[in-house]
Amino acid sequence: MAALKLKKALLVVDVQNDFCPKGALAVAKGDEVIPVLNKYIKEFSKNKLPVFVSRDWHPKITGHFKKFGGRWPQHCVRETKGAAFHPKLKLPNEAIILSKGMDPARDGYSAFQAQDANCTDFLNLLKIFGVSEIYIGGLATDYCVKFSALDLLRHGFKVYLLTDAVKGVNISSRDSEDAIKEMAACGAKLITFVDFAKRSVKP
Ligand code: VGL
Repeated sequence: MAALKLKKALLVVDVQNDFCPKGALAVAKGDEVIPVLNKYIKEFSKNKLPVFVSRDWHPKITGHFKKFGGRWPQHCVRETKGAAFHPKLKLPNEAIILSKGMDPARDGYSAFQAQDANCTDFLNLLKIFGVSEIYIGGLATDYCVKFSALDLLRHGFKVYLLTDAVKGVNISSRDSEDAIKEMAACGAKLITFVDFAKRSVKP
């Protein structure tokens, strides 16, 4: 298949009910990322640029959960309401849904462990779409956003971290701050929607 001439893409990480207030693994103010992400989604969509949307999609029994030796309460069990995207997230029809965390032996924090509905993994999708720059936001700063961003940087992608569209779990109060520093130290550029609006997103 000929690669499309698209260079930029958006990755919206895990904006699911369980990571939002009242969810099973609620990130404080997690839902506040939604209106900002909706603005980014609209821009990418308008410019016909790919919008990737990841989700935790766990089996009921997985070593990721406390009950089975992991560190987290049960959350985002596939096909449940907790695993559904937050209803206020405005996803375009052409959004590419990436599921991860299906392997009970792996935490599956990174989008590099995710696949689309045809079981094509994220890295291959990025190659197919000809993407070289990724704008990333969502939940949670200190886990899935961080691991996805670091994997992208490791593979040579240019990464823009949307600092006004991320929130962290913060098991320790500075975790998100440290995660942002680590992503920046590895080469991620930190931007807000104001910076984004100033640059052209057209391919
Ligand atoms: C996540 C903690 C546990 C995330 C997933 O989406 O960042 N965090 N599982």
